[in-house]
Amino acid sequence: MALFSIKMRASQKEKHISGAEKIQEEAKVPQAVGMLIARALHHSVGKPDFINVKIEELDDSSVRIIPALPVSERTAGDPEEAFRIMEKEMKLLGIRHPEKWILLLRKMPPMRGAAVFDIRTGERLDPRPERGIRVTYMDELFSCGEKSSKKNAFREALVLASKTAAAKGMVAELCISDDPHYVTGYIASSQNGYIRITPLKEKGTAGGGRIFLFDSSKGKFEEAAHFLEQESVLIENMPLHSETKQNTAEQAIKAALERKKRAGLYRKITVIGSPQSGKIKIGGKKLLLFSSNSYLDLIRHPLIRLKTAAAVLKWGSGSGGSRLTTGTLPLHTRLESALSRFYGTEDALLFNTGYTANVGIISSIGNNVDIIFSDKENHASIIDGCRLASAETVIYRHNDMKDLESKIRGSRFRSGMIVSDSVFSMSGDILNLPEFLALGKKYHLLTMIDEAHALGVLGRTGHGITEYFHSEEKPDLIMGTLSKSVGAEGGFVCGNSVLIDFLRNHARSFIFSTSQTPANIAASLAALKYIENHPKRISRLQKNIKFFSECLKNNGIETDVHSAVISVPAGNEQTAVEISETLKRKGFLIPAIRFPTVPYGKAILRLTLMATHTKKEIKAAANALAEVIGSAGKTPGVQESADRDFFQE
Ligand code: WAQ
Ligand code: MG
Repeated sequence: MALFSIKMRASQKEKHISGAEKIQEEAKVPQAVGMLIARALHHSVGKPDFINVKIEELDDSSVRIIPALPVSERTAGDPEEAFRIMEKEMKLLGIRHPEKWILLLRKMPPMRGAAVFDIRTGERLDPRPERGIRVTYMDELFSCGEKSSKKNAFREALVLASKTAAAKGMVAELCISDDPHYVTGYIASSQNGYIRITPLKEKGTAGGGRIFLFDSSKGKFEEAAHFLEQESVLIENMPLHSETKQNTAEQAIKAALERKKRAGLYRKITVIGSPQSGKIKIGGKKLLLFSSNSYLDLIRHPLIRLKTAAAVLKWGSGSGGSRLTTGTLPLHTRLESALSRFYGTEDALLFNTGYTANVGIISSIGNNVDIIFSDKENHASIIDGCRLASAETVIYRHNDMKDLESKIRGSRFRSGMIVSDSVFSMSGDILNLPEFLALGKKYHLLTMIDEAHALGVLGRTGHGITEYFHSEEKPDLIMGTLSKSVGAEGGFVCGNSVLIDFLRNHARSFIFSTSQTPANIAASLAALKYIENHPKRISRLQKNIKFFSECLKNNGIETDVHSAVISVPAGNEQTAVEISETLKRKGFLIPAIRFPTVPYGKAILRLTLMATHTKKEIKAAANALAEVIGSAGKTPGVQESADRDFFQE
């Protein structure tokens, strides 16, 4: 599923009538083209005798999603008063002699683009003054929910202004419409948002224009111009169609929810009415579960349950404190020893969840090194850890060690780390560990992997990615979870004693959380022991993975299978939800995974296997999947249904 840029220009006797553009996923291109043509044909300026539509496929990995600037409004009695408001706003941005710039704006000759000035020298920067810089390749994210093909000057201006404000070095944009009847203009900046000012001219007067004020000491003009004219952006968090601003918190929150619904991305919680296993019940209906992270199906295991119950009887319901105060029981240290033995490291540290482990580890290390290199498809918890760190984060192409090396070479740093999932949570891809480790060594970077979906899955005895690659070398930090194969809850990290000691003293999510409950620790200990003693369970899972892969191939479904996580492309958001719902009616729970978990327009079905799935069940799932996907593909333009949700009961 690709994204396309669609641009329309309409003219009459070579005189420009209207122009507009959209960015849409493939399936919605016809609809968008129709809307743009309708717009050209019904323009108040006149009937066009020439309409040009240009459709280009975009490299969707390069499409940036940028939030809309916050909007506020000012109203004046007349244009003179309105320009004084604009002047004041410019002063707030530290712009000197605002009246000079306003004079320039009011005298702009007709141009297709905007004039760019260096705010310090007053020099005109755009190379073709008769044309200016034309901001393009932009749209609202999810704009195709629009009902009307009419131009909405405000929304289009907000998209343009939000993109423009994101250009490095941009200080402010000033704008007056060249539509004689449109008297609202604005000043926009990343600092103070989009400020609409009415009226910036008398109704019926010609003239209008755009000026970009640029600070060459803060950014390179050529780079900003390239971004504005060539790079694609989608603007998220646009105001709803019915309103322009959200002044109160309540309005803003309601609007955010409403936007989710309209975009078909609203999520609901499903209650599963039976213990997690390959067979579950939802609202009395029996389903086969092909999307659990409990890969070894240990959650219901009698022995593990008994040990858990015994721990609760002995130690009670909770731990009563954080690990560094009163919350450490012998259970905690025993589990840490068991984990460091499991991975063959000097020490280990527990966290409450995998999420808080990544956030705590990466932020604390990232506050002490200069740079973090992170895979494009790393889990959200890794991303959030990077966000909290003071180090610069550099994202490299998914599992692309060449790109990683060139990004390492292109960066300046003294110290840094590389972090990657072992098994990627959505695609199921496996990290190229040998090259990853080699790069860490070559450039003296700390290496960290996330074993969430690898522990109990990869390697002959389930010891994860290092066993899978028969690697002599180990990453410096091996982070993992107790919630997937282990079947309990929690995160952990294994490493040498210095690193673990550092984390024990710096990782805030460790320091400031009440430690895990006795039940959780006992379950984890019992499950880990079970995994160590029952390699057969792991080979059963691996056989199931192989068998499922064959079944998919036999059914003509093309997807690479590497791990217990199998990603099947399912088209756009709505199609994916439809497929998932149909599968549910047929008795299989396989949820659709949508933006923002996966890229916009590239929804997937995320299937997972368990050691206890039977061949019959696996075959049935593959057949059902092939049947449903096959028929979804044959229904062109699956009807859009914004509020539908895949987990509705
Ligand atoms: N990139 C750069 N400059 C542009 C572009 C573009 N894509 N399109 C137009 N301009 C310049 C050009 O010099 C025009 O003369 C000038 O901007 C004004 O263009 O909150 O409709 O298309 O309600 O008339 C403001 C909405 C609407 C305010 C602005 O601009 C609000 C508008 P117009
Ligand atoms: Mg115009």
